[in-house]
Amino acid sequence: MDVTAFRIIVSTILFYKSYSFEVIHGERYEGPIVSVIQTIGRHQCINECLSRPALCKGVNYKREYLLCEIVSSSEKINPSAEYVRIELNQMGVGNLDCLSCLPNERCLTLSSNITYCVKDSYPKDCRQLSSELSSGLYGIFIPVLGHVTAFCEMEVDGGGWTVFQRRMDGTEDFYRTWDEYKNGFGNLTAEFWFGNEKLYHLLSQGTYELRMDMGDFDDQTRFVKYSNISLGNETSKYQISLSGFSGSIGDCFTGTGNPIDNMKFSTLDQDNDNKTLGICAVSFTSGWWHNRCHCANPNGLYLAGNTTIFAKGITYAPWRTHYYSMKTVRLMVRSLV
Ligand SMILES: [Ca+2]
Repeated sequence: MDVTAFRIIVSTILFYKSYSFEVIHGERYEGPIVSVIQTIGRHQCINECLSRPALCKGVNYKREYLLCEIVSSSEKINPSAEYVRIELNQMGVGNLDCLSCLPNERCLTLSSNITYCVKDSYPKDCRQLSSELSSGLYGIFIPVLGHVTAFCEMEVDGGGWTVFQRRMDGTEDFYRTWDEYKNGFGNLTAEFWFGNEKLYHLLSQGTYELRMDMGDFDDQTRFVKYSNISLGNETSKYQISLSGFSGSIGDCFTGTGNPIDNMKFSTLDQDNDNKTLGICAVSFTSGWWHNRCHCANPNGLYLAGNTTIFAKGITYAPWRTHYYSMKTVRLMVRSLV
């Protein structure tokens, strides 16, 4: 047998049997989940993974719903009783031709073994995910930026929320520069700022509403909602427009007393606020849509409860005044259908 023939045999073996897999019950990859396919069997779920060699690192499968989740990272694993996690040990990939497919494409193999890269469908935001899915990391596809990982809140207030900020334990530093707020920072499953550029392109896709949830150290919660939020681009300094207040506590963002409506974003190194003398972002240690400073400071210092320091903490004046720094805050948006 000459060398050429040998190679053909090997690649044929690779073509058909190039992977093995292991099924682990009661566990689920944290993700990001880049594709969700419903009403398919477990074996087909594995095939769906193999057809996305540029993205797929493993799958979660929920038997009860015949639900298949394709994940692009297998690094983090969480316990989850309803799921099995399928670890794919790929020796190469299913079909070597599929390697030329882009991350937003999937590879179709015809019975003649000819392959095609076809555009995969991605959600434009968390609202487009199935309501049966649980909260977590998902791949969404937004204009200009393309494939982006987002944390989707799928339970609260009907679900479908794309979360763009979270505070919960003070592990992340929020006293950051313009570029850091522009590009985002932190850990999407813990504390983070999604990034102004991502938020701008996300909101450019349609009409969106805003919800902010807050919690204190006495296990009380409050929320505010605005039926319309939009953002300008970086040239406009990510100027925000908000309207349509509702909620379980007073309006901080469109009411009187330093509302954020129509404000530009400010950071420690970019003073776009309405205060002529002084820099609000520095005085109150936060990147935010500062006016003549603020009524609420979600990106302030994590001062954990009562404090003698005025308005530098994670404050919401109408609720617990500027001398109380909240335990949790979450800001999120959802498209209106
Ligand atoms: Ca100023």
